[in-house]
Amino acid sequence: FLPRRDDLGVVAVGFSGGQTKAGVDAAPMALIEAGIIQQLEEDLEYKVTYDGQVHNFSEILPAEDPPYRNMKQPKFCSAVTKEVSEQVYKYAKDGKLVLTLGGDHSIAIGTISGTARAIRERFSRELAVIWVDAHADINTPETSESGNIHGMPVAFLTGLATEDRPEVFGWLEPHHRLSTTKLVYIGLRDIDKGEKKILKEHGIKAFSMHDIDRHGIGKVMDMALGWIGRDTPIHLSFDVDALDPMWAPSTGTPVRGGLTLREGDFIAECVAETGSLIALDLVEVNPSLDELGASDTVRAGCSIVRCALGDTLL
Ligand code: HAR
Ligand code: MN
Ligand code: MN
Ligand code: MN
Repeated sequence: FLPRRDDLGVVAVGFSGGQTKAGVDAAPMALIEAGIIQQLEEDLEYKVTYDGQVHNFSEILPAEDPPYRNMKQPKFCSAVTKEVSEQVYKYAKDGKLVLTLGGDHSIAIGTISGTARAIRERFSRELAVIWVDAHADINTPETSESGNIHGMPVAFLTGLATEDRPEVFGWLEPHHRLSTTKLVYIGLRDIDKGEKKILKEHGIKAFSMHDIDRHGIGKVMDMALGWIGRDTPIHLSFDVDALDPMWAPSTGTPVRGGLTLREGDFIAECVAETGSLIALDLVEVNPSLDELGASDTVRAGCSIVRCALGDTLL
């Protein structure tokens, strides 16, 4: 099932509608200006396909978009993630490794549904997802206290949340979905009550910061990759807020007590070593928050991307 290691499709999604703080839409440009694409082309020798645009999807902004089932901006989020899903699907179907630069984490509804579908069609295989985050992002519209869709993507992707209306994620079909048994979390430390219940009831594999403290990141990665199994296509969805705010302060919902810079890079390096990575998301960088720390946050993001895509220390 492996993508050609040298062929990379890049999608830049300047979308902030899955939460309420402005600025996360500027992240793709900040990452690109910091040289991420150039680094992948020159240092890691990827053949990069990129349309040269940061998509903000203003052309599909609905005229009105009132809350529905407690979700904020439901139609816009649904329409944007559907577009992203198609683009990621096309790249993955084409045999490319796919890098998506977000944007808030709601865009993973698009990226993961796109790869899940492509992997099914191309190889009759099921996708595994490694979700690196301070948060579980597995609220259903009903369990969410905020109504922010960036706290819900995993619920929609696993089918724990469903909806009939096509304009509000009803476009998600079984072939877009991910099995809860093929999902592994790393870095969790701020989980809502309803989310804890969901994780328990469905026996979802999760390595919290407590597990990392107990076993060390090396052992945790062995266990996480062991759970997924060899030769399973992996989609890595990396929320920069998994890192401690000391290293990545410019993000919408920072939570102290997180991963070090090296632990973040190490996770990415271990995934790269499997040779099974088929897609990577980097999300929730918000350069307009904690502006003094913005360049550090962007640098941390670029480093994670390079590590996941095969950069090594030696
Ligand atoms: N759990 C909270 C909610 O549902 C906070 C979610 C924050 N999510 C992100 N992405 N920043 O991980 O609103
Ligand atoms: Mn997240
Ligand atoms: Mn998060
Ligand atoms: Mn919380």
